[in-house]
Amino acid sequence: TKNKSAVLWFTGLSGSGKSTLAVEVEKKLFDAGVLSYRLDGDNIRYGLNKDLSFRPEDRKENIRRIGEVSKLFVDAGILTLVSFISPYQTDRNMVRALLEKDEFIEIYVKCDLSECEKRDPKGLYKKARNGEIGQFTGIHSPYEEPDQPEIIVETDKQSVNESTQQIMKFLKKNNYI
Ligand code: GGZ
Repeated sequence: TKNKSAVLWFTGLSGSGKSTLAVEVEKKLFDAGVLSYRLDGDNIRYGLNKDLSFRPEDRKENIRRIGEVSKLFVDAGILTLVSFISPYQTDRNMVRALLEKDEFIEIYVKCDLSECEKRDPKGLYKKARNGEIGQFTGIHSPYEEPDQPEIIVETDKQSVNESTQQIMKFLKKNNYI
């Protein structure tokens, strides 16, 4: 059975490379003729979830809604790429439980906080350090590492290309594409 739809759930710190990798994988899927769609902060946090903040309860609700939306996309037969920090293991497990066993692929985008902070693409770590932003993940708010992710990419050790290939290999090996 080829072309099983599923959720590729990218989790990791701000600046770890979740969105970058999701975009790269999306390009490869497009080239392979696989129907896919990407959910991220730009189309969710500014729309459906614009009423939510970064308090723990709101992050939980953020992930719950994203999980439900992902399930709809999977039901529509679409390989769905999802990139949110999703810092809590229990919330990620809640999404996993919404889906069939092989429909949830948790990808831990692993990167040292120090490296994320050095990259600081939007200057948010700097703002978090000097108190302009509160509840920032990794600074004043926790990030719980995944217990048993299907895939771990280490973006402070591998190139974007290597990580992308690793994910594509997994999808091929397990007959998603
Ligand atoms: C974490 C924050 C915060 C706080 C704004 N904590 O690197 P970015 O900018 O583009 O991605 C981060 C994004 C995180 O939103 P998520 O919906 O992925 O978070 S969660 O899954 O925890 O609900 C960051 C920006 O929003 N941002 N304030 N306090 N990230």
